[in-house]
Amino acid sequence: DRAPVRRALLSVSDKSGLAEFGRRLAALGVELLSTGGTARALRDAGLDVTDVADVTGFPEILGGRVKSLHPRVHGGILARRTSAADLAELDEHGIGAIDLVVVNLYPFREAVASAGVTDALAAENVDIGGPGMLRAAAKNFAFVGAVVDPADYDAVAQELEDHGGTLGLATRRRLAHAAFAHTADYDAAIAAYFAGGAATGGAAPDTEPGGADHDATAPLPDALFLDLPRAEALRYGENPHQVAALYGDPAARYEALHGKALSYNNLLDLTAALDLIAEFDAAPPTVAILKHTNPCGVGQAEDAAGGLEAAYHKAFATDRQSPFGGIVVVNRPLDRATAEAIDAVFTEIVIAPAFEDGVLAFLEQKKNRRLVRARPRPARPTPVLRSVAGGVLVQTPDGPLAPAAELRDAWTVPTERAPTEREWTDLDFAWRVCKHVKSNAIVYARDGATLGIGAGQMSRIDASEVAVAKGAKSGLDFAGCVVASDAFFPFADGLEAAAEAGAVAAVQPGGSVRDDEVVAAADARGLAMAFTGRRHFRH
Ligand code: 93A
Repeated sequence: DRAPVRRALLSVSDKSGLAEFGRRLAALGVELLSTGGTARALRDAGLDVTDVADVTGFPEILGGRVKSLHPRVHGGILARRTSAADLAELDEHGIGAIDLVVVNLYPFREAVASAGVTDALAAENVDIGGPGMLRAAAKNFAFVGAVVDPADYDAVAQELEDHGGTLGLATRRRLAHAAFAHTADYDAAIAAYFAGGAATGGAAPDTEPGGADHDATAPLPDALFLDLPRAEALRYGENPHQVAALYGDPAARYEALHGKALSYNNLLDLTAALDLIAEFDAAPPTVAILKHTNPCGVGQAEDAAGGLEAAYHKAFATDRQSPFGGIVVVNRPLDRATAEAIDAVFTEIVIAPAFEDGVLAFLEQKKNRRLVRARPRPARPTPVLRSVAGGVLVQTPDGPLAPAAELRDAWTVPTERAPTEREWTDLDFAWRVCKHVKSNAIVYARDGATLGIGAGQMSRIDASEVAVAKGAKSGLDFAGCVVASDAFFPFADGLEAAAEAGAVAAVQPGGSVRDDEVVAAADARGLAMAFTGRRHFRH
């Protein structure tokens, strides 16, 4: 399984270690082919180099945009050395085999990180030929070595020196993996740049904690022993080039009944859905529609006698666009009428504590749609883990809120006007939803329905504007609604904007140094406000 290296093509932007590696290859009798700048660097080091232009019989053109993109290069890399037909074709066209490809790419990340980057500069730094050669060599790893990382030069040279100028299969496969991982990462960086453009701005963060005393957390262990069993290998991670698996005991929380296997992102969304609906265990029939772990809309029947179907329509009315491809979660056994309403919109996952007779069979008609039975929430939920630089953060979960009556006792009212009964109900509903929206979060609601949800903004004002804009897009009237904010309003402007939008009552943690100004602004507009004394960031 050893493959001889007789001819190598070197084309690198990062020229570190190049001369030394070239020297060791040359000493082994390896012929060196190279593109413009790389050839110059090798010659400067006193080495004999063949220009790729001489191999292709074609000069580099378009200012270097086309230098290695040629059948004499790619044929030489891709030919199967054990195929008589491939070798005959190489012969016929006078193509020499290339056994080692040493390429690193135009520095795209560095280019787009530089100040004043333009789309033109970014595009010019998209390497076309380099990834082509690397991928060709990695594809043909059965015979060819692909070296993308200067850190590998020494080990590759050493192996060639120790094994009569040959590379082993295991090495070639390892190099192929490194090459594919690198080009995938490179393309991801390009896609990310073109998805978003240049740097985004941000507003001053809320620095004060959300006021009130927090319960002492249960002591966390001194060291972590994560002996969770691997439950399942996933097809991939958050993106297709990421490898992923699920660890733990998922069967304790839910049962996947139908459809394609739950993906990494599905599992994140499913978790967000289970956590959100847990706030409504004791509530009337409630439906939440989620996307990317945020609720698009939440709706609730008027009372316990009401149905899920009405709740679904309320949730859907908040945002008629985003639920496409989303997740629906309900807090009651799913009935046929509601299932039909859900079925009318492309929905990736439907989660219910139970399914009424015939409902599963109806929903199973869509082959890929995932159907999930939620199990009751365990009394001692698992701690929350997140990876950070150099380790893992662990915290107790921000578990479900107490029942409405208890919350109302715990909240304080700093405004002249206290909420009406109806407002208390809406504030409780809005607060429960808001807790499950990415920070900064603003939720407008009325009569058991969200009207606008602003998620994941860098400023609270932006979150409010997003919420209002989304509600307006759905044709919703905000008059007489309530507003919930996951952390305190640092200034009066956020509260004023909410009042402007139509809010008559607000709920927020309180605890800002400017609470007085915020309360005064509420009083000036006749708003009732509740302070919860506890914030619910979700970062
Ligand atoms: O402009 S390219 O996309 N077109 C090509 O045909 C090509 N061939 C190699 N970029 C190309 N390369 C890249 O040039 C390599 O990936 C490497 O990063 C760089 C080396 O250029 P030079 O040898 O002229 O310094």
